[in-house]
Amino acid sequence: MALWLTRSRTVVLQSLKQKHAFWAAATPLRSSSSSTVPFPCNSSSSSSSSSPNLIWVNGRFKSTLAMNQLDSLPFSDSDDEQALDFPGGKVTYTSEMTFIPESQEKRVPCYRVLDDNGDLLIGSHLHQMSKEVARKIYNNMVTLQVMDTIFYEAQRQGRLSFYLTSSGEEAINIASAAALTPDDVILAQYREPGVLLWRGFTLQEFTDQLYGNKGDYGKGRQMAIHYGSKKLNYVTISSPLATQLPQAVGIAYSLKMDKKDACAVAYTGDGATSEGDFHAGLNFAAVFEAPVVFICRNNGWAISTNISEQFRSDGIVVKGQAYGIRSIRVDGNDALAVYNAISAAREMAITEQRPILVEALTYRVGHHSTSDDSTKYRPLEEIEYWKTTRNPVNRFRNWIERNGWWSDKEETELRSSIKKQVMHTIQVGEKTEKPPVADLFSDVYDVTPSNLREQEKQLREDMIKYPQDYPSDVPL
Ligand SMILES: Cc1ncc(C[n+]2csc(CCOP(=O)(O)OP(=O)(O)O)c2C)c(N)n1
Ligand SMILES: [Mg+2]
Repeated sequence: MALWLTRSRTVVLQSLKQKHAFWAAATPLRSSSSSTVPFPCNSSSSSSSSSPNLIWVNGRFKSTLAMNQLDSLPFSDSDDEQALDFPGGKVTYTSEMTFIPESQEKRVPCYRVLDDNGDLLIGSHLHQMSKEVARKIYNNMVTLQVMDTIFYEAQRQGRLSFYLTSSGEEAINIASAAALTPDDVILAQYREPGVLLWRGFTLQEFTDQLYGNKGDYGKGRQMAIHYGSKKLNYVTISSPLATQLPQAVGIAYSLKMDKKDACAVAYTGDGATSEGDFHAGLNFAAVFEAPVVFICRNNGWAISTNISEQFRSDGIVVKGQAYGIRSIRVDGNDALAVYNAISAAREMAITEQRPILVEALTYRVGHHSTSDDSTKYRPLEEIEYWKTTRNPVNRFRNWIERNGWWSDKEETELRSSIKKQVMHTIQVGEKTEKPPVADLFSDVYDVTPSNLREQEKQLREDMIKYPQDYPSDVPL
């Protein structure tokens, strides 16, 4: 209340001051003896004419009393000396009516360490990365590439229902995962299987999920690519976009309450930032000072929607500041830059107990999924440029090769070995039985309700009566 009273008084004083300044400049006051006139347009008589507090200025009466009061007010020449004491800090006043521009003149710069050829940029501040970590990062990026190629082809051959590659985004996947610890809880969107790979999810575990067989932790009830692992602190993917963001804040808040040396890490695409959950998540995180790192993969496209149609801001990074969140923009195709930025973001999130937003600029080189043909809405040259010139895997390979940490021979052996391993998991995955029919009705209710029991009975009867209409590898 006191605050609002202070505010009202300040506003009144300010407006009086402005009027006073206007009058003084535009209408020099005449002395009251010469300027007082009878009531409007009548020089003969007026009750007002006797008023000592009214003067006639430019066809109107003005109050000399008010003017005198204004003169005695303690106005200073500078607006800045006056401030509104408002929650969050003092707000200075200005008499200039200026709208904040829709964007800054200069776009937020993009942090990088390596140039497109994998050469270290002069002046780059590089966190120490051991040969062992660098080789593991590269090994995982190649594994992700090979896995993507084979699973994509398997879907084209009709062996899998659905697939989606991370092509072009290998550095964000693997280098961000490398900067975290196993206790950090991951809430991914869907184009981040590399984080799971880094944590030790086996090729067979990936394949079993894709085939929805008995080895799948989701018991075949989720769409392909909706991986998850309780053991590896990787929350199962949800199809509805951005739901993972407020969930991540809740998890981060719980880590905070338990005083854990860990944070939550939520990945999102550029398109998903248009969901309300993105904004709710960021705001909650800021207000609750939750140790969460938001990583936005800005890959230019949300299926066929280009980012120019998705938002008019300078990307995602500026949205962090709007919510009071420290943020950085990083080259998502530079594994070293991603590694450095996420290491620093994690450190700040935990030690300072605050959210951090990282926008990684990259490109979705593949189609959105096996249900999409991106050549229908974007030029081939654009895809080619990102696939070759800005390729994150080649760029990192060049760097480790120059360090003497990698060779052509190792490259050939690695690619061929992973190819064999993935092919083997497919053979196993195809032969593995599907989960039993009973699994379709379990895990939701403690005691299965009568309507579900009835549906299960009907399904079993139908499967016996019309076996040709059902897959032969689903046990009754
Ligand atoms: C709430 C919701 N709306 C729409 C969709 C359909 N959908 C699935 S993926 C996708 C594009 C998301 O793009 P982006 O977040 O940029 O991620 P990217 O695919 O580029 O990695 C859309 C619109 C959905 N799954 N959920
Ligand atoms: Mg996108």
